[in-house]
Amino acid sequence: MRILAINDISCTGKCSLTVALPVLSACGATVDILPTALLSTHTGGFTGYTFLPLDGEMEKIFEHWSTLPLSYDVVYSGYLGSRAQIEFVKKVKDRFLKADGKFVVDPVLGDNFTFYKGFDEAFAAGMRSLCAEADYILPNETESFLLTGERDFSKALEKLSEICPHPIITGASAPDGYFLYYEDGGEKRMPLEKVEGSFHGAGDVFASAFAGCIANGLPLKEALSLTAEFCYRAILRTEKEVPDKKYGMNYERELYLLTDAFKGR
Ligand code: PXL
Repeated sequence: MRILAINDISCTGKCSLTVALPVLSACGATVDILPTALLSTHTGGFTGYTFLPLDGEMEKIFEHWSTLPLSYDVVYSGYLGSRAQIEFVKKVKDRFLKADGKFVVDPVLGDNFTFYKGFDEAFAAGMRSLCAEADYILPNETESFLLTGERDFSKALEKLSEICPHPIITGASAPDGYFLYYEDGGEKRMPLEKVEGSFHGAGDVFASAFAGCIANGLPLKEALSLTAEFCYRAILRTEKEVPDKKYGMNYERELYLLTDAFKGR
């Protein structure tokens, strides 16, 4: 089972590829990476970070890979630095995703109802067009609003289902502890213990675990249930162990949940 993770390398702050690699590996996947940018930290809460877009390298990597017999069961994309990168990801997916493979998109746009630095409406429109090519999208509540203009999560989910068969709205601030996903033509709710506070990188931990579950062939509900359990445990640990939440989630000692679930395959 082979997965391509397209995301940035934030050297400190535990998100993007530094999360995707261990989490997907714990799910038993062989993980190839296509880095979109190199940053000293992520952009959520740090100032003075460095940012090197890797567009030129991505093109060259694509050219080289085109000479190799590569194909992926899952292509999973996260933080993208520009509209051009969004278009490029479509090209990569068309070229390297197996015919029966799955395309998982985490439409990284923002949090707390604002865009992350450097993103705007035009970028959100580009991200919407990428979501339209995905099998599964995992916007958080802010991103579901930025993609649809709807603050009501049920309405946002409905609109998202018009562009992608399986939207999943992540984030744990739903009033009575559940998150929403779309299956068999209707809204479904997955119970989720609510933990107060904001946990940077939680979306990346969630999306990576979910992509790993899908790569293992779990049905949507089971994939979400295992992912939610893993994230909940990581959040509880982070709440206790990480004083400054911008440094990301302490998920590492909960990875056994994934290795156990997929052992013996
Ligand atoms: O966790 C999402 C994310 C990924 N990559 C970068 C980010 C963020 C959110 O702040 O800044 C570079």
